[in-house]
Amino acid sequence: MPDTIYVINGPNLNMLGTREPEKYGRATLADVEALCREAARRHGLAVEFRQSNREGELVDWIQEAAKTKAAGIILNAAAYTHTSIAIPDAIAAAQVPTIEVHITNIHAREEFRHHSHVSRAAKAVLAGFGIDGYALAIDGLAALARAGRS
Ligand code: CA2
Repeated sequence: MPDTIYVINGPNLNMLGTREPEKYGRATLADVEALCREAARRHGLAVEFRQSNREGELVDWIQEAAKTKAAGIILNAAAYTHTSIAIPDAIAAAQVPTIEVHITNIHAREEFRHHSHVSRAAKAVLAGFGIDGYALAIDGLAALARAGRS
């Protein structure tokens, strides 16, 4: 069975491609899923792709990734990035290499987006590459695993 990576998306990302295209682009979450599946396939990885508007559900899925011994997590926690303590606590407990992804460069946006609680528990952070950041994060996870650094 191929190793699995969890791609977990937080609140409002189900709206991708329908509003604010100047910020988030025109691709939909289904397009992001297709991109992730293609990137993972190139590395022989399977994908569990999820989105929720509820913080607790994101925590449940991080715990599930740990329980099922996932090879990694790609996480765009969206606005919970800036507010949640439960999510980084779950990542720290999971001991699954987690790459934090943001479509936009959060450091070039409003002050309140500059701080990420998730970053303290993440292995690496990617921001500002648009949805390509998801594929880059999958490449990064695979590179870490190859180098035995995950
Ligand atoms: O840049 C990112 O990926 C963010 O995680 C996106 C979050 C934002 O709160 C973070 O600061 C940065 C917002 C996701 C909302 O996505 C929408 C997409 C289209 C229309 C409306 C919302």
